[in-house]
Amino acid sequence: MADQSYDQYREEMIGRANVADTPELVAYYERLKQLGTGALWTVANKIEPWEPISTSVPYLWRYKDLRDDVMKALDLVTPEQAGRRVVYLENPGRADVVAAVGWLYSGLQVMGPGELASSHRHSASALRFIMEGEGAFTNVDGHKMTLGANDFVLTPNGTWHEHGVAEGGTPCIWQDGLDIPLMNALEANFYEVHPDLQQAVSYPVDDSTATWAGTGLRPAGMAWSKPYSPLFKYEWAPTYEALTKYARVTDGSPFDGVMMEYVNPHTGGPVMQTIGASMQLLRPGERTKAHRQTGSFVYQCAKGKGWSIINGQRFDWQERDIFVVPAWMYHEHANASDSEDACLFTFNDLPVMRALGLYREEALAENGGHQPILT
Ligand code: GTQ
Repeated sequence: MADQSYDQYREEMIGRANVADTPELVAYYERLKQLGTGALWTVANKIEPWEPISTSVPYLWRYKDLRDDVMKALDLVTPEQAGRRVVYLENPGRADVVAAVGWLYSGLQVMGPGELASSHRHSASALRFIMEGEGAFTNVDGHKMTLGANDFVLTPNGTWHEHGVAEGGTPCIWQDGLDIPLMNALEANFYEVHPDLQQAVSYPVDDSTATWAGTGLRPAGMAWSKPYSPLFKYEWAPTYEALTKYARVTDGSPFDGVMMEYVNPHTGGPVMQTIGASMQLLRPGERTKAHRQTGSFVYQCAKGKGWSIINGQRFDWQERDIFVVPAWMYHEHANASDSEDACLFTFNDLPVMRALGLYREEALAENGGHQPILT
């Protein structure tokens, strides 16, 4: 291949399986099948593609299309009956594993005033991103937290948790993000119900933020040995303030605008072992360039409106809309407003990619870094 380009080389499939069927081979494959075996060269190009081929499709769920039907679940089932009263988001390419994208699950959970869901724990790591309502709370291993719009909340794997809405609150909807499909793919998913149905509140309410959310400060002498963040709630107001301050002193990323990661304040690493999360701000009129990454991404618009081009398809989004970027698909974002900023929350499986040495990222080289829109 001395004077051949690598693309040409790939096109000619040198070094790849290339065996034509003959009656003798077909009979051979049939015999192998009966032995519980197969000839690798019949599947090699499929199981070892040149690069990741996601079976997920880029997809957008508009909040205004879903809200009424999510609210309707309040009248149809109780939390006791349902365990969790949730409308899940099904990627057309991932219905078999109930994933929103890749190995990530997403759903919209709704609870009414005075309702309480039973306490449980599981191998899946979970998060909530609050969409609307007053009075929601969650209890994670005895740490009760009050929740407001755009707050980001952790329920790390193995922690007992339950959710509810205070008497006198309003119906609350939040996005649940979990790695249930990944846990099932790894065949490592356990689930337990708390013996008391409700666990005790063992610490002062909102102690996790009071202890660990100090900017650049950490509680002196406080030990923490768990493999996830001791800060369970990342509130919207300080998150937005951090982004707007950072925006004053940075150009940001050409692909993501002004982006900050939610981190474990103890380590500076991702919030949980398998799920990472970030918030990005697109300035008025900002349009980013396209890149692609290993890893799957679930976005929720936290503020403003704009659009993203994912694998050549344009998706217009506004507050509370959820959209997904499958692994290794080019994506770029734009703020549709010339006067307001736009914010996108994301959760992803990048900690898994990084831990396994699989993380890769590539900018789109052609066309000034922008994808042609396919119609
Ligand atoms: O609240 O722990 O949407 O276990 C799906 C599975 C939420 C939860 C979901 C769950 C939860």
